[in-house]
Amino acid sequence: MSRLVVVSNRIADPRKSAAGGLAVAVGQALETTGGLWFGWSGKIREDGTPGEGELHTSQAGKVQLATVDLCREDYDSYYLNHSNGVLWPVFHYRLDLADFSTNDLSGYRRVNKLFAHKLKALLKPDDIIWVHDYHLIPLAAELRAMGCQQRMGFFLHIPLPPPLIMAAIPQHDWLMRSLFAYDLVGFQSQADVTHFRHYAETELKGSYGPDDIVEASGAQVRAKAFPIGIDVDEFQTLAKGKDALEMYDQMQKTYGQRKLLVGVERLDYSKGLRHRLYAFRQLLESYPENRGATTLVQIASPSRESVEAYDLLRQRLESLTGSINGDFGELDWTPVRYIHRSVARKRLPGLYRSGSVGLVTPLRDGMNLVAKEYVVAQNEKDPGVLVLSRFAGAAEQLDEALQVNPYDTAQMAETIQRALQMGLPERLERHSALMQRMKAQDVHWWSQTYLADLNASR
Ligand code: ADQ
Repeated sequence: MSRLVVVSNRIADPRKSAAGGLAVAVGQALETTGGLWFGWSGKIREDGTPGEGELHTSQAGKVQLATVDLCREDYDSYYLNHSNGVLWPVFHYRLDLADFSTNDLSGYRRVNKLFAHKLKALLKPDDIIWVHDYHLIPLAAELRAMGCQQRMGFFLHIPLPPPLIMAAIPQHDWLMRSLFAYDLVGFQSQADVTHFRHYAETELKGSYGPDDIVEASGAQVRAKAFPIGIDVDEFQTLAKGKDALEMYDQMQKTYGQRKLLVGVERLDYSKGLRHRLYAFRQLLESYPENRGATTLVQIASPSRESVEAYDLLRQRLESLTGSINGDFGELDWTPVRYIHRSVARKRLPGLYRSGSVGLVTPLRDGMNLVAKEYVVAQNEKDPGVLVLSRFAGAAEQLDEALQVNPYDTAQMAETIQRALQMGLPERLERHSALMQRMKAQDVHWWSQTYLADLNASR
């Protein structure tokens, strides 16, 4: 049987729990099959040379881990400036937040070449290689240029925007053409696949046909949606664990009879946190019965703090939270509890379960695993209601959530009110339909379907 080789920017010991959608999902896929996980070590060498880095290998159960250090210049240009300063905002439709001034494409290319060079030395002829996410789009093209013939697949965890937005990225055509070096390109949603096909048609003068084949400049690739899921069994087991139960009890004690709205994410501008706070303020204004009776608990863990846009967002959120609490708060009621920290994974289900409403309202999101975790953590006899942005990839699958447009503050406030008021029969019906889909398309289904397709892709 072929060995599975996974490549992603950050890697983690699959036996330990990790925060971050990609690490959790990929770790679970690799733990099942065994194989090699290759990526950046997380170490920055201040005195290193651009395009060079030491390789480290270790064994974690069935999985071999291989990592490369980056020098400061490579880290800044590849990771901070190009991946997170240009690709992340543009792929999330935020041209206003992209910083094109650094022009660090050469650093991005250099690190992809470095990874390809180091990885090639570890490869066996019949390996199957699965590359993840926007940091590593050109990796297969670099490997092919070095003569690698293995089967290679790519999965994009974030959304793919329409062609005219992509076109803002310097040398976007080079970037998108490099996807054709893979045998299979996977996206989170059908909308992303459509954007890829349109890009090939309009920008590369290509075409698409049967069997998910997209063609451009004489090259072909298969492009399909594989919506990522969570490990439902694992999360249900966590929900029954001591830590989750403790967390739930603690929330009950602290908030008494008040209804809770719960939001959990990395502090990122794609997650729509400001818009959520606007809607909560509107809820308190339009439906005053919620004053003193409803609390928003918002956990936003620190993320990419050395990227300027994230620092600004943090300041704005703190000031918005302060103004809502100042305008509406009482001596015995704080409307918004905003916590700028992460919560241990074992405790998370208890937090989700304490929320009568789960607020997952990104402005744009590849999938959004928090939405799925919230549903799975609920008490199936008395479940909470998921309020979900129509701009999360998960919206294509999760029809039974209450879907909102996060830009429409009044509509979001009205929908939150509807969720707070929803009777048990409707909550049960929606929850059971969501659970069925979640179980059928969990993380194991995701990786198995993807890998079976990749195996069949030549
Ligand atoms: P993320 O942007 O990281 O992932 P998401 O899919 O919600 O977003 O995954 C976040 C994961 O981290 C979840 O498992 C969640 O429990 C955990 N997490 C988030 N905030 C936390 C906090 N404050 N404390 C503790 N744990 C926290 C990217 C894409 C998504 C895509 C995933 C997987 O942006 O669209 O769904 O990859 O493909």
